[in-house]
Amino acid sequence: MSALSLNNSTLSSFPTSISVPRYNRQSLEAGIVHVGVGGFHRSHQAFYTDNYINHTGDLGWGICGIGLREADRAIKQSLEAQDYLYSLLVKHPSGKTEVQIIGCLTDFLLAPDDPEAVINKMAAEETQIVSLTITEGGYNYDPSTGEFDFSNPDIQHDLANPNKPKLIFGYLAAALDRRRKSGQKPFTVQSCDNVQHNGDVIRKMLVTYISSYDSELADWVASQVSFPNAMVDRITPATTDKDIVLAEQLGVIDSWPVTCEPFHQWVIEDKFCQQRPAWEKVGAQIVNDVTPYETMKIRLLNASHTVMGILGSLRGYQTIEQTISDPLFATVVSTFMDNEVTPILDEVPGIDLSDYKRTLIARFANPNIKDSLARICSQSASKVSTFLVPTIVKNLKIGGNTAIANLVIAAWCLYSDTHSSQQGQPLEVIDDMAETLQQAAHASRISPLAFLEQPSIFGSIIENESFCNEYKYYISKLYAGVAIEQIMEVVLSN
Ligand code: CS2
Repeated sequence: MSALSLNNSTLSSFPTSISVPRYNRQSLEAGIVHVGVGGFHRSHQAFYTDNYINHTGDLGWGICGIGLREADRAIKQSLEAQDYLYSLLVKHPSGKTEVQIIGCLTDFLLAPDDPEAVINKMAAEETQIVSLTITEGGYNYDPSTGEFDFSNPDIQHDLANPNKPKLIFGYLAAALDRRRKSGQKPFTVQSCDNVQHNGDVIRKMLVTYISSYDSELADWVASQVSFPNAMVDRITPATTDKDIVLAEQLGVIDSWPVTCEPFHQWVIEDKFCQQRPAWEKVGAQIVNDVTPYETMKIRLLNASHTVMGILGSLRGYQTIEQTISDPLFATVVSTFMDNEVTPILDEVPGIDLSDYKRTLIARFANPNIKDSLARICSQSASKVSTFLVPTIVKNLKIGGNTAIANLVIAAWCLYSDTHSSQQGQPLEVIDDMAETLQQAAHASRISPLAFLEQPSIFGSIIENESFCNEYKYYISKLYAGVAIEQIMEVVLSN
């Protein structure tokens, strides 16, 4: 059978090998407004929600997508042309790919086109949750102080233009203000980003933002809105042209399918000021305190990704799977997890850390997932400060081991300076801070600690003498052209 285009009229014609929504999409109501409809939202929260609606028939939990940036226009156009349907390609290590057509997206609003429509949608009575995947950098805090960054020009713009904001804080503030003034209940703000205590962070940032101009609204938000913390997990590589071809071979003509691994986990604190879907019916874990789960996940999974991303890029590898298949890199990752992260983790209820780490290595090695190092290294400035620096800081406090993390930062300096592998292949560096990073990195040719002199990323680790001495050693070797593998061998032998 030839492939079918994806839209409402073809849904009933797909073969049974492809799962399709079993509910009446026309009757869906969007109880959720989601900001940041990237691959991860579509493989995770939307997947759970679609499963939930299939399982319960509860039609109140459609999702209206929001894009805050002009760059989101492409995804809006793709979804619009497909009646907001898309296919999720779940890639198993065996080589098998399952296809699930996800139907719970009901609409997509591009904020720069019509900010008012976005504010209205969030303020609408049926909106019970505004959820977010705005990336680690979207929270607008200075990692060295944890405080809201008012110096961001977009924040200044939003304070001056409350009805035409650019960033999330302005939208949430305007919509919550309308709800308060019209006597409605607020919505829950649910973060789905890889930020530790993501709910606490968005709460603090939003309340600080609003406090700067309206203390009454700030008090109302602080006391009435809930911001559950959550741990989110599913490896979701960026979609490539090959995935579009694969979807077609499997029967679906989709201009933007999403690929992901079979594994998925979502641990959520049950703090919702309005209703929520019973996601626990389809595998989410509802807990009182998510802290140990999120710390474990960010410090083991995300930080190991960063370790492989930076070291692997310098070595000239392209994907995580390729990097972890090299026994030297696999040993470095395991050693990092065992020696530098495990000792600083608290007990995680119901989880055996050795099993968890074994599963992580197997997930990284899934040969059917081609997760590019370019994706992993994108926005490294916010990833390093979120995933790696807190581990270093904690270890420096307790006299723990920091050798591999230290080498990764030195390697990131060379990476940021040359934008190429050690063999001279150019690297695609996607980072809002790329220029600043390159300047700081370049200065290390003369002053070896220059890269560490960026407190917004590294806090005050530059004040630790033994860390700096080791770091200078790695910088001298790397800038002398010593191969990263050779330095990794030295680190492992110590
Ligand atoms: C990755 C994450 O971008 C990254 O740095 O570590 O996107 C990772 O794949 C997800 O958090 C997995 O849940």
